[in-house]
Amino acid sequence: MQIGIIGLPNVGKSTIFNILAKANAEVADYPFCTIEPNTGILIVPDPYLQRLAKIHDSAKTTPPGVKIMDVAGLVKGASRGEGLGNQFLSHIRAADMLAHIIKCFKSSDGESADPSGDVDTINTELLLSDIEILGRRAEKLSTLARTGDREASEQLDLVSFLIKELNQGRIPGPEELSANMAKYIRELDLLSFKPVLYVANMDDTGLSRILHKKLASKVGVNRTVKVYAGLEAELMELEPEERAQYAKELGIEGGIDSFVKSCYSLLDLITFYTLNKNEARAWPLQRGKKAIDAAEKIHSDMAKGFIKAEVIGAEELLECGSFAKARQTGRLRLEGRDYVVADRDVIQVRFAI
Ligand SMILES: Nc1nc2c(ncn2[C@@H]2O[C@H](COP(=O)(O)OP(=O)(O)OP(=O)(O)O)[C@@H](O)[C@H]2O)c(=O)[nH]1
Ligand SMILES: [Mg+2]
Repeated sequence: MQIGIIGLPNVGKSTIFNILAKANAEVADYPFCTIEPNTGILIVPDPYLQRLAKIHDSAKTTPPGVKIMDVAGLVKGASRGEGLGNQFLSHIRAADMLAHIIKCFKSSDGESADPSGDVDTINTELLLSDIEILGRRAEKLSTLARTGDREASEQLDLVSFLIKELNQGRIPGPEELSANMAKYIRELDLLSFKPVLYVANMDDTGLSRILHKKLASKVGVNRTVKVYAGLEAELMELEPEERAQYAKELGIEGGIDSFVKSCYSLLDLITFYTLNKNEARAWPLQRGKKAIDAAEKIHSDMAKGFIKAEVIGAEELLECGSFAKARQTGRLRLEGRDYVVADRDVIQVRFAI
């Protein structure tokens, strides 16, 4: 699972990336500061992990992490080679969702922000980049179709339909797509179809609040989160307790947390746990995946030799206080490979090598 950060140049993408991935990517007050992509791991705060770690007195805890990537800014006309062009978009084609950063503050050069226009600019460039990719695929398919390849000519129809829709600025929803089209969209990693979280990069001014409202009315308030990247970056220098206190005083607490939560839900991820003496670990897993998939994630040997999984909800295990007590009271369940993992399950895989 991977998150791609996109947006216009100089809107705070790398500042946000640094906060999220606790990284040190270059940040500067000029456009195209980022050229090569920055990659890191977004650590997802977990409400149970510390308490679960006490069950076996685990030596360390590992919270869930999701890959995150920060790329160069995209400008109007990028598809025609403006700015850095759009070649670098290939880096985020592997992303499972996009975090689109929108400037909702007045920058040091006094340039005002236009959230609604910025959303359109970026979305148009993503659309044009997808059309270009589909166009290249159509060319290949039509060569094959001319040789009498039936499958190629059927595929050409699908690709032509997508090109026609995107050219009209229409992005068909999942319910309008045939299984084959959905397969194509995945295969070609089309950006316009990826889930997007619109991230308002704010400061503590009234203007910023007005700009956020404009963004929310453009894309829908539940598709936006507010992040105070500039202020958060300054607070990063402080000790955690002091940081929390200042964040509260500034009224900016929870911004990063709500960003992380929104990403987790947009990616449709749940969390499961494994506990032993060495490590208490929280793992992200796609909703709907089974015990065998969880085992594969932990170690491929566990999946190969999978026998059963012992499962209990985190809350229930904490109530019991130990696995022994959970087993005695019949609350530790034995599940097979096809058991659909629930959010907050604690799992012990029994396997044979
Ligand atoms: N006032 C204010 N300035 C910010 C905020 N976030 C970032 N900045 C400043 O904006 C400038 C650009 O930040 P970057 O994080 O480098 O922006 P970017 O989007 O990665 O830029 P490129 O890589 O050049 O596209 C820097 O000077 C930051 O300090 C914010 O929330 N408020
Ligand atoms: Mg940058």
